[in-house]
Amino acid sequence: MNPRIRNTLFTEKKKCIINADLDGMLSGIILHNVLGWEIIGFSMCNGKPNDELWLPQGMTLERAIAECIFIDLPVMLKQATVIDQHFNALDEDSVNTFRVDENKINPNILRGMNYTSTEKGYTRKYPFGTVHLIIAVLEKYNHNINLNLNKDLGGFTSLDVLLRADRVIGNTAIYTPNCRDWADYLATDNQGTITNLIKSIIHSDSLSEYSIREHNVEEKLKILGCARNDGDCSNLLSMGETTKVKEIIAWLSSILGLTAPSIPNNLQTSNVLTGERYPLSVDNYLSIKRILEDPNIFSYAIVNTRVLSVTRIKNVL
Ligand SMILES: [Mn+2]
Repeated sequence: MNPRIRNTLFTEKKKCIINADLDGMLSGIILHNVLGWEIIGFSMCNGKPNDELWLPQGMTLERAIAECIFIDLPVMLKQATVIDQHFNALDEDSVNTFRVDENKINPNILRGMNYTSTEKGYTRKYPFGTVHLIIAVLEKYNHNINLNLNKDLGGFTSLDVLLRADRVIGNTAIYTPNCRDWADYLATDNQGTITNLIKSIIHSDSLSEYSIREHNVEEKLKILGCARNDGDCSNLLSMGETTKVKEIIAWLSSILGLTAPSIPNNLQTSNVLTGERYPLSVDNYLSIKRILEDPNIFSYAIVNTRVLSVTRIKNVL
């Protein structure tokens, strides 16, 4: 992995805005425990009309962009600092544009993966969570991440919860060669215990056992109040149920043997974003690329081989 990423973004005591799902919450918990980061707010960018940003009362979008790092959110604004895995560039030219941005880390950009490439196309995009990327980077640069991954939770363990972020086991079962390739990439020149444990699981023959436990984690997340089995907690934030989100973060932290980061008490729906989805193909991607030049595009991601999700800022910055 690119060594410059450590110096630019993985430094102590930053503020972050996390994706409102399991991957975002686990990323925030680990960054809090290892680097003392503070969780300021949440966002959800799915290319839907209810795409949202939850910030402390009185904090503007401009201030959030200036002060915070967006985690597990494919924010494209030039001035935004981002650690994310969703984003996949449309073509080689876009890869080069994003590669020069020192304020963004994305594994697809690091390896040149892009939608229209024949060699490095959509089927080769990064298949794990942002939390697994963060762990790999921290471990590569000798940060000790003391996670309890053996906690028995009845039908699953704390390791299974970490693996459920963006569905590591489910994706490996379907896209085995790509997942193995990326697990090897994360573990290159990396002595990290967790990174190498994940690599060994992805290369193992016991995926079906892990699949059963992955399903049990999903059931637990729904019992905790998440809207979907990926730990989407945007439903709770929309209803003003910040306390329930705090409880989920406290539970996740405790099962991993970590300290729970605090969450602002005065989180509010910002109502500054709105999403839309576009049909995407190798034939229409150039016209889509022009649409994406709009300076009010907050984020975008390729949802599947034929759909692009776009989130816009409602009022011009
Ligand atoms: Mn993610």
